[in-house]
Amino acid sequence: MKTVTLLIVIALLALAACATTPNAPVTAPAAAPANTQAQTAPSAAALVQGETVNVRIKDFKFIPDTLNVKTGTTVIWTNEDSARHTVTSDSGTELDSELLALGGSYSHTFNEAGDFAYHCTPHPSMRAKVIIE
Ligand SMILES: [Cu+2]
Repeated sequence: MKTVTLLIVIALLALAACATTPNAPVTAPAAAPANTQAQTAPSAAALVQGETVNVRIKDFKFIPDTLNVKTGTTVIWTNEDSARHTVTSDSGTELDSELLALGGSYSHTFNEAGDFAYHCTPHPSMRAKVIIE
C-alpha cells in the first residue's frame, strides 16, 4: 500500500510540474499586453472627460472657431501652418501667446466662466472664441 501511495504522490507531483510549466509562459505574455492597455486607458479617458481640448490652427483658421467647454478645461492650440500665428485675446490678457511657428503650441487653462474672443495678431481676420460654461 505504501508503494501505491508513493506512486500516487509522485504522479501528482509530476502532474503539478507539467501543469505549471506550460501555464507560466502563457500567462506571462498575456499579462504584458494587459498592462499596456491599462496604461493607455487613463489618458484616453481623460480626453473623453474634456479636461484637455485641442484647437488646430490651419489654413489661417482656428478649428473649431467656436469652442464650448467647461470651467477648468485646458485648451491646446497647435499651429499646422508654415505661417506664424498667435492666440491673442481681443480684450484683456487671458490669451497671450508668442508667435507660434509650424508645430508650435500654446496652452491655457480656463478657470472662470465667460466668453473669450481671440484673434491672431499678424492676421486680424483670424478670429475665434472659447466659451467657458
Ligand atoms: Cu495668423
